[in-house]
Amino acid sequence: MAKTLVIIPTYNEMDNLPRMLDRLDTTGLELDVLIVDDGSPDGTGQWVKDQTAKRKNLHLIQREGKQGLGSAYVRGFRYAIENGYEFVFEMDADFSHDPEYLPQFLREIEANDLVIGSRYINGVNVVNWPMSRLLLSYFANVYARWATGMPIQDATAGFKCYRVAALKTLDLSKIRSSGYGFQIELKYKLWKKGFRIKEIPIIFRDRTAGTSKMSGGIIKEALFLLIRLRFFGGSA
Ligand SMILES: Nc1nc2c(ncn2[C@@H]2O[C@H](COP(=O)(O)OP(=O)(O)OP(=O)(O)O)[C@@H](O)[C@H]2O)c(=O)[nH]1
Ligand SMILES: [Mg+2]
Repeated sequence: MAKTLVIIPTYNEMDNLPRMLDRLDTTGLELDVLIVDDGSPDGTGQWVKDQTAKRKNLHLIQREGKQGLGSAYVRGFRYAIENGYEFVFEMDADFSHDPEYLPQFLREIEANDLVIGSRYINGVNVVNWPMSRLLLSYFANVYARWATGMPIQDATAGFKCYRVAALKTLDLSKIRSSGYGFQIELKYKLWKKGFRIKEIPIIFRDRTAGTSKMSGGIIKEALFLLIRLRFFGGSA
């Protein structure tokens, strides 16, 4: 099987991550897992550190203080490039992204450069989000499609599989956004370069354990990013 890395950024995920790693063990896939932890006060990083002694496929990058999802992924991408991985996944620790879909992603990535787990093809497949959050996400996507012209139904999706060769062509040091903006920015840059992008339908479930890191700052950042992409072509 191609060398594949699942990157999971974590901030206070002790209620989810132990179960998530067990779940990943049951997929029967040969996957390496990289946790990028930002000094979680609940001890997630220390727990992973202890686990690496037992789990050969588990890797850990510990950073000091919460630095945002985007920069955690960029750190993970660099790790994937340096260590010769062919495919890399972005996945949340909180079970919103169901590992059940991993085999499907891996089938589709064979003929693509980016596979996106989409909540918005074949209707709206989000379970347990309050209506306000669903509307925010849905209209953020309508706006993102309009602003960028990308034919992608779920531009803010965070469950994705990349071909590392495609990621390598990006200047990762230029990626600045950290929240939903990060998700849009990467799709946009790969789409602009003409890479093959495929969306597959997934059911997205709201987290049932741990705490949310959603904030007004993340939303504002995404709004300004889209203005930048639309009027300055993403080179800024
Ligand atoms: N390393 C790192 N991980 C983060 C940071 N912010 C969020 N995460 C992790 O990124 C993943 C997605 O974050 P979530 O908090 O689930 O964000 P969300 O899905 O938009 O919102 P909720 O599910 O409502 O919390 C989770 O695994 C988080 O633990 C961060 O600043 N640094
Ligand atoms: Mg979540």
